[in-house]
Amino acid sequence: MSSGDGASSNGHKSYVNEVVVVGAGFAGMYMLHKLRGLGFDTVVLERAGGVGGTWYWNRYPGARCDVESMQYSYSFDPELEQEWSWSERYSGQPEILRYANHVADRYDLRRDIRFETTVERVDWDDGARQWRLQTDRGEYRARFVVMATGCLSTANVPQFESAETFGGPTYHTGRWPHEGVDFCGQSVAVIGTGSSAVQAIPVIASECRELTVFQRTPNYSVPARNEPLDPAEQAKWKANYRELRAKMFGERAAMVQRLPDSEDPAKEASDDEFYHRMEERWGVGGFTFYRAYGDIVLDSESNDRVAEFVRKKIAGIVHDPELAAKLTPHNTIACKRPCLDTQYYETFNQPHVHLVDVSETPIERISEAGVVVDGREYPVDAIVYATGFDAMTGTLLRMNITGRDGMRLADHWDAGPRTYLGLGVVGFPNMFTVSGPGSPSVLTNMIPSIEQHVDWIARCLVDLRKRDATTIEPEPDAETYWVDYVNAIADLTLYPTCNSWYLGANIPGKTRVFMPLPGFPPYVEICEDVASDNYRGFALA
Ligand code: N01
Repeated sequence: MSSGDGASSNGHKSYVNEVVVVGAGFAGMYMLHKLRGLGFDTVVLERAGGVGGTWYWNRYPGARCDVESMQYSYSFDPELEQEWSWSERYSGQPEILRYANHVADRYDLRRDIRFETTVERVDWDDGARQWRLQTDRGEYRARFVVMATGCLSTANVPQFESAETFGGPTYHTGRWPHEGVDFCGQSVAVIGTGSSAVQAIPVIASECRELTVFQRTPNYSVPARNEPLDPAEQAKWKANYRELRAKMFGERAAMVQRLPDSEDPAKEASDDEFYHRMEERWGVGGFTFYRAYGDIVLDSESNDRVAEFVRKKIAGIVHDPELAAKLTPHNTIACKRPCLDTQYYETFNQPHVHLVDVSETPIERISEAGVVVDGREYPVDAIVYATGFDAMTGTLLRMNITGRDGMRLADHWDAGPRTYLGLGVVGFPNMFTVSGPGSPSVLTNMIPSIEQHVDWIARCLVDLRKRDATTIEPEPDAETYWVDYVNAIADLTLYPTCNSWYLGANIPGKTRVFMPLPGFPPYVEICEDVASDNYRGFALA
């Protein structure tokens, strides 16, 4: 239990714990459960009114996970695996949120989660060897802080001129109203064509009178082929979970595909072989499409061959050739986070769905009546911002974190995020980031990645306790080595070739650095090796 031990400077109560975890999504919930089991006095601070993180906030129409349900779940408790049943191949947001709530109930997590508590600043107190977290509900102090704040949790709302004058409601996909939105009879604008928009557009189109999509960059999307989950398939997973989980952990994105990965190069396949292989994977649906060949994100010729396959699909689906051309991307495929859809391109065949290309002439301003592009006003009743997130660093930087000697995280990361293993930062002792920049995180199935980080952090805290050590902090050389390593691996791929949020390119002024690390299994091996080698690269005191 946290102990209230007096008033802090702002008159609020002050609490002391061994560990404060920030965030009660899948990372924070498992961190709490794990640390509690190891006897650490832990409290979780969460700005939302409930658990679930991403799945608490992203309630937009069509919100659905694109990792298959049997794999997008915790593996830490076989009983939990057996008792929970999923209903669809890919779970929708309401079902995932129900699962998160089930986990919170099952392990009695809520008693140690402080909901509706926003962390406003975080300071390392070197004298006390403690972190001090100022929140809107008092001060928390702890020896260790675990940032389980998610990679996509700070909404990006572009600063369009006179946006505040719009007369109707506006929504961001990542902050969707809990009561839902009734678009019936309305004319709606959707700004953006990323994963959220690709899911939301077909559903909003089915509800509203008129839909106008403002597209800056066309996006590649592959059919998800969602369907009710076959009970026999669910039973097969449940009967073989240990073996299948081990297989997942051995995959570069921590998930197994419906068809085996192929490692041969796309550019060398015969036309016939290439066509049949891609067709089969397009038909099966999901990310298996991108595993048809081994070099899709490595070789530009192979990449373009796969991209051209999707371009032809778009031309085949969208009836109006001019519209099809506007919807057709020409950048590197899979360079931005790939999208899976249900009837995305098909939706544009409907007469009440319109596309406005804002690639050359950006949105000029928002007026009282709608969206203005190139002097033309598009009147709408409501605007949906599907404009993404200040990914990976945004939430951490907004918490005003200062480390040793008052160093601001914002200054340390001025030229892009710097971490060791995506787990720790020089000058910020006893601060851990779950799926932080420099770890595979967003390039993987997030739940296994989260479990790997939580297990590593828990093992580390137990080891510190055994050694009577009070602080752990990366060494500068280790951090520099790691930043260079992540960049070197990213430079072997085609990822740096387009303006993705992986690079921070979606946020004006954000330094362009590739933030996640491709390749889950080698990363896990390095983390294990570092821990076993006396936390090589970390200073323990
Ligand atoms: O955000 P995005 P998202 N004017 O950044 C456009 C995860 N996710 O919320 O491409 C006009 O991808 C922007 O245009 P451009 C997943 O990891 C997962 O859709 O920058 N347009 C882009 O089209 C995903 O990648 C799931 O030129 C502007 C869009 O807004 C991540 O979340 C579902 C603009 C933003 O796309 C983020 O996805 C949903 C401007 N000023 C999300 N600013 C699943 O699991 C931005 N845009 C299925």
